[in-house]
Amino acid sequence: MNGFRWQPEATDGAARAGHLHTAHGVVATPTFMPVGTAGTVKAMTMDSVRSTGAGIVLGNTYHLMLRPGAERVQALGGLHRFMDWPGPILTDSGGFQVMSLGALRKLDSDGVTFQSHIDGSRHRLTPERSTEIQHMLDATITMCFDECPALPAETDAIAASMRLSMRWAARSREAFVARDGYAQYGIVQGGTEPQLRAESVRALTDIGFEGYAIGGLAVGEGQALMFQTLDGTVPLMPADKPRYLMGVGTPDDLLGSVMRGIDMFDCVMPTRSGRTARAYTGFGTLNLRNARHALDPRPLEAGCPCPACTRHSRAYLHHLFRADEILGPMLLTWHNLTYYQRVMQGIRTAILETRLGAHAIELRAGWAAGDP
Ligand code: PRF
Ligand code: ZN
Repeated sequence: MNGFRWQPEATDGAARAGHLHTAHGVVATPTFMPVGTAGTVKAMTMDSVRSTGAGIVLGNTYHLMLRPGAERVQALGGLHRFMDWPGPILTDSGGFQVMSLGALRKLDSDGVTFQSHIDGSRHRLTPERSTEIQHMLDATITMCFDECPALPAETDAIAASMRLSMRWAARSREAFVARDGYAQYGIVQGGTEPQLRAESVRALTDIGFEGYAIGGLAVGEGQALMFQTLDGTVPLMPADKPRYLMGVGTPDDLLGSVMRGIDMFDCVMPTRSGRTARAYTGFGTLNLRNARHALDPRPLEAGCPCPACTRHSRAYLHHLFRADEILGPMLLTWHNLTYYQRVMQGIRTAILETRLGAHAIELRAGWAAGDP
């Protein structure tokens, strides 16, 4: 049973390049996972997602259990078949999504009871039920059920929350049914407190997982404190297992985190921003609703292989957003995901050629330079 493994290939400082071998295919790391919350990467077909260079996508326990329901997805052959993504799928466990419901949820030591944001119906998630649902979805990578406290918070509250998440991690592991090429990741919590992060890593490595995620960051603490927390946490994590930073981030966040030893990321930024006219490019971000694009015949980003850039002008993209045409979000999501994958590919190549430092300077200079 070693169908799931992370194979290292090169390091450059703390950064690592390698391949993740899974039951559903091989993914080059560091990798960015497009978010496919409800069984779809919004505004994209699966062929278009694949064409951006993505190798693995993320799905959400919370959304899929409410609609269409895990039983139905299972009856229809699992999430890969249901959404026509034969490649690897990582599912988040639902804890983080339930927490963002605020008043609609009630936490106890056994799990969380919550009301659906769709129809108000009552549901319950526990480590056992979350793990079972992720099995029914046929997730390649299952995440532990955890609690992510909002920051800032009192140290005592962060410690209690982290320890609860560690008890839930042990129960998630108990409920996990091992299959060849499948994996379960533990999630390190502990806010920005180095001691709590260290305690969390010890608790998870004592249980033993196929991979380790860092949760509880990018929740308002800012990039400097996030990087500082990574500096204290990543070196404590097993070097031979994949490391996943949850819900991060901007291209600059990805670069800095890879340089601190992270292998996997997911974030709604490229897809959500794409739907609201914000483009990510090698020269920073720009908003295509802005009037200065109205007469601009140039491509959004020269050299980008996506259809928004190879077939259309900035003026056309501007028109689509101003006219509320559905093609605007489609094309810009396609572009943003293509840009994120190109950033990751550039970073991977730089690690393999041991020139990540110079590459980072080049990337940051481009982002700072602004629109040419
Ligand atoms: N836990 C889980 N999912 C997450 C997070 C977490 O802490 C975060 C925090 N950035 C994003 N997604 N289960
Ligand atoms: Zn493009």
